[in-house]
Amino acid sequence: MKRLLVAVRTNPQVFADLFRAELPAHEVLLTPPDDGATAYAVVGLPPAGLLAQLSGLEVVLSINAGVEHLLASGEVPAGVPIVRMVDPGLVEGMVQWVAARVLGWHRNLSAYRDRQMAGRWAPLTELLASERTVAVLGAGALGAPVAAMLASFGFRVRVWSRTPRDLPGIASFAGRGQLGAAVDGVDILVNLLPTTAETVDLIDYALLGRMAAGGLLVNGGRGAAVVDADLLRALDEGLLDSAALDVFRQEPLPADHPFWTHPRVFVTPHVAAITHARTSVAIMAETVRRHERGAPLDHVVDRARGY
Ligand code: NDP
Ligand code: OXD
Repeated sequence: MKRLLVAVRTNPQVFADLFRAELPAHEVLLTPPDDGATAYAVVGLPPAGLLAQLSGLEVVLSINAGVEHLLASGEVPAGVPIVRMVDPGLVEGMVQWVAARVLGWHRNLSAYRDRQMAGRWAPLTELLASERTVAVLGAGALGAPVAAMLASFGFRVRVWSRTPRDLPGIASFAGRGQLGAAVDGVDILVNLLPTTAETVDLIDYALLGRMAAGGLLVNGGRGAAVVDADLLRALDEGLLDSAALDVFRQEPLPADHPFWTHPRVFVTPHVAAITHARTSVAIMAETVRRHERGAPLDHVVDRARGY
């Protein structure tokens, strides 16, 4: 009987019960066994040392889409595949969160709330979506459907990725050499990149300065992509109007971080797309079944690329 260790922080018992129902021939554990022998480890942000103490690992199943912490820990043996989370539930969450942030800004909703509080009946200029350009950095499992959603509202949409993408009605830019062109003159910049050596600090003052003045930054990817001090400078100089941030260099966001109180920074606590136990366990159980019948696994992290 193969063992599957559930080492997630939130609702581990719920995950374990769902795995027991999906994989009745497996032994589902909530703590590492004394001998460490476990074929599968289901992890989010595992405590340091947990993966290193396991033996006989065959697959690491990540409940997160982003796996930079697993790669950085160095605890997953070289030959063991790490399968990241790709789940329609995550896509739905991210599409809705980006839609809410982009449409709220595009339709001046927080500006009208400020006017309401001041008792002011004061219409602002209302643009058509087709008069705004959006660039989405990252065109993968999340970035591509987000770009499609934005295009469906009528925005002019560009995506930027490592390799060119063919998405209907969306302009594709690829590679570092085309980053500036992808961002030139956009009103809205959406980040949905993974954290890798190439994406850290990518969104700096110079890149924000390539956007049209007075735009919106939406970061649903990872905090490490944004240079915080550059973002604050761009906001304070009016280069940028607002920033909607779901992810941060340090999470939870430290209590004294200026983002908390900045009037034009909108903080959500890493909830843009959360992993739902029911949908994600069904996906991970299918990965286990595929592995055991020798079928190739989907969404295996490419360690050389870093995502
Ligand atoms: P994917 O791996 O499916 O897509 C990543 C995209 O980024 C791809 O289009 C890839 O290019 C592109 N990319 C990677 N490196 C580079 C680079 N150096 N230059 C240009 N483009 C690059 O990831 P997902 O879409 O599933 O997830 C993206 C990220 O979203 C996750 O890594 C995670 O950090 C974050 N996330 C945040 C959540 C939240 O709640 N806030 C929830 C879930 C995920 P190519 O297409 O060429 O491979
Ligand atoms: C993430 C996730 O990678 O929640 O942020 O899946």
